[in-house]
Amino acid sequence: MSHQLDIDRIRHAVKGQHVGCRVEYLPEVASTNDEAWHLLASTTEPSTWGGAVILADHQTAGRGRLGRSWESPRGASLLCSIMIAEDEAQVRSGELMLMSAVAARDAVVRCTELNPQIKWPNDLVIGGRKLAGVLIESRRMAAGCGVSVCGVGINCLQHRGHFDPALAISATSLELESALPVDRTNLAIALLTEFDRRLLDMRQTGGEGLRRAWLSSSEPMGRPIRLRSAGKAYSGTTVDIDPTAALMVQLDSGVRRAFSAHDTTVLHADEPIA
Ligand code: BT5
Repeated sequence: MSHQLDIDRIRHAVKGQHVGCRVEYLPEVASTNDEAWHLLASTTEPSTWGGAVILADHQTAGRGRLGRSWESPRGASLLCSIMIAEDEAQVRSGELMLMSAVAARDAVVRCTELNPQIKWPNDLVIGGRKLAGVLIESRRMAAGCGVSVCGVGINCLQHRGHFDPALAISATSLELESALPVDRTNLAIALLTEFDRRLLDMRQTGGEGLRRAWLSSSEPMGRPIRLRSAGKAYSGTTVDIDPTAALMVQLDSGVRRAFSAHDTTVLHADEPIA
C-alpha cells in the first residue's frame, strides 16, 4: 500500500458530492487554510468555491486557534481545508466547528478500529492524547459573501519520535494507536464524504441532530474543567454545548456561563490557572 495521497482516487470517490466538488492538491503550503483564503481572494465570485477542498502533504506554517501552531512532518498527516459559503449552507461557524469534529471522528471510525472522543472545542483524542484538531475561520469577502474555511489536521503516520518533545506526551497518531494499516487516501475520502453528509443533514433538519451527534461522541458532560477566556481563569463543571459550539459550564462560583470556542482555552489538570 502506498503512503502517497492518491488525488485522482479521492476526486473520483467524491464525484457528485458538494464537499469535494473541486479538490486541489499542493505538496507543500504555508497552511491549507491560507491557500484557501488566497484562492477565495483571487476570485470575483467566492461563493462558487463552496465545497472546494485543498489538500497538502506538508505545511510550513500550519496553525491552530489563538495563534498556536500545528505541527506536521512531511507526508505524515491528513491536512485539509474545506470551503463553505454562508448563503449556500446557511450554517454558522459554531455549527461548522461541531460538524468538522464529528465528520473527522466518523472518518476515523470508518477507516480504523479506533473510537476517538471529541474534546471541546475541536480536538479528537484517544486515551487523552490529541489525534486531530479543527480550525474554523470565517470572513466576509469583498464580493459581500461570507465564507468559512474549515481546516482539519489528522495525525496519521507519525511515530513517537516525529513529535516535538512538548507534544511527545500529549499527541498521538493513527499509526501509534491502530493495529490496521493507515491509508490517508481512504481517510480523506471518508472525511469529505462524512462532511458532505453532515452538511446536507444540517440543511435539511437544522443543528439539533449535529449537536446530538457531537454530544454522543464527546467526552461526557459533568466533568470538572478549568478554562481561560479573555485573560481570566475559570473552573467549574461541564453541562452542555449549544448550536454555536459554546460550552456551558456550571462555575464553582455558582454562575452558569457559556464559553465561546473562539476565545477559550481548556487548561490541563497541571497547568497553572494564571
Ligand atoms: C487546533 O488548534 O487543534 C487546530 C489545528 C488545525 C490544523 C489544520 S491542518 C489543516 C489546516 N491548515 C492549518 O493551518 N490549520 C488547519 P488548537 O486547539 O489551538 O491546538 C493547537 C495546539 O495543539 C498546539 O499549541 C500544540 O500544543 C498542539 N499540537 C500542535 N500540533 C499538533 C499535532 N500534530 N498533534 C497533536 N497536537 C498538536
